Amino acid sequence: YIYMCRSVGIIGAPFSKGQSRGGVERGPDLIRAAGLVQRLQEQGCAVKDYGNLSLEDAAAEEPLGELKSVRAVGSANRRLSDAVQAAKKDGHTSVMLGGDHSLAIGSIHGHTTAVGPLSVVWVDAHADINTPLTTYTGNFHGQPMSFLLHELRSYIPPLPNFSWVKPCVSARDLVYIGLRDVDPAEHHILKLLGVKAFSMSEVDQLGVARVMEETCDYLCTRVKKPIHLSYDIDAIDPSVTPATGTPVTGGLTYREGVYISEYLCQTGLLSGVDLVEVNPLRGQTEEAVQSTVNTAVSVLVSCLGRVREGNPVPADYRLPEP
Ligand code: 6HN
Ligand code: MN
Ligand code: MN
Ligand code: MN
Repeated sequence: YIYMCRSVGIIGAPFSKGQSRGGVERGPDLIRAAGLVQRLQEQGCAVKDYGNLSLEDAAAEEPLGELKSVRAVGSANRRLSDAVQAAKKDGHTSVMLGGDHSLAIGSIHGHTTAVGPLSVVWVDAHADINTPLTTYTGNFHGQPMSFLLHELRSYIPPLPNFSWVKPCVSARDLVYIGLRDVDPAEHHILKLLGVKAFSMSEVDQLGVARVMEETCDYLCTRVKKPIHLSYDIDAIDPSVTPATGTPVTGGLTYREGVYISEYLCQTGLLSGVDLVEVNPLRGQTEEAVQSTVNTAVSVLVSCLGRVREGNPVPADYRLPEP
């Protein structure tokens, strides 16, 4: 058991315009207020908090057809991509606190621009792989993966403030865990591209331990690429994490949710993490909000070395003698 020192770069992305429910822009400050930085330092991480990006543009925007806040989503993600690139160039594991899941566009784009080809593990009740032409809500948090996949390039129309986005992930380097609310067009895309997906049905059938083994076997059969984990808090069951914009019953338990993080951490390949969709205004009570936020913190500290058996002390630790 070695005492590991990880360096972590935290980027707050208080952005909500990838969907229509206010409050999710408060996620970064709430997750910090729940003690994320202190918890990481206590477990031996060197933490640099880059603070919050300023992302919410003042001007309200007319929808473009069905698509809501196109320009705001494009420009917020461009800024986020630059911030993630800077954090990676400083040598950190990047941790992006959302904000809604449209932010995965900038986070993954910036990560891969800095380090090269990635494996992506997408933990979510939803596949977030609608294209701008298949979406029926017009919300960009239901579309980020479609902008990132090479294989969907020809299905993405040009959009204002999106010209910088270049597809950068291959379908065979993507794994979903936790799916239980997939739109018909999304299901079609997943089958068309042969994307590896462990829905809640597979989690029930195989158990989370086998799901994680198979996930890593699948991603590591070729070269071992750095892993980007994009974690939507709505992957976990709403009885545990109710304060989120699109809760879906029948989700991961707290323990399964944390196990996924622990497992990916111990591969040594985890290089960037998103934690998105914590929305305090969607919680019915203060306890509902706290349960959601505390679970988000647990997921993150587990990504960064926390183990439930207890963490080892630094090499120079001496047991106190009376
Ligand atoms: N999320 N499939 C729905 C849509 O609007 O396209 C729901 C998306 C949810 C997105 O939870 O990040
Ligand atoms: Mn999502
Ligand atoms: Mn979701
Ligand atoms: Mn670990």
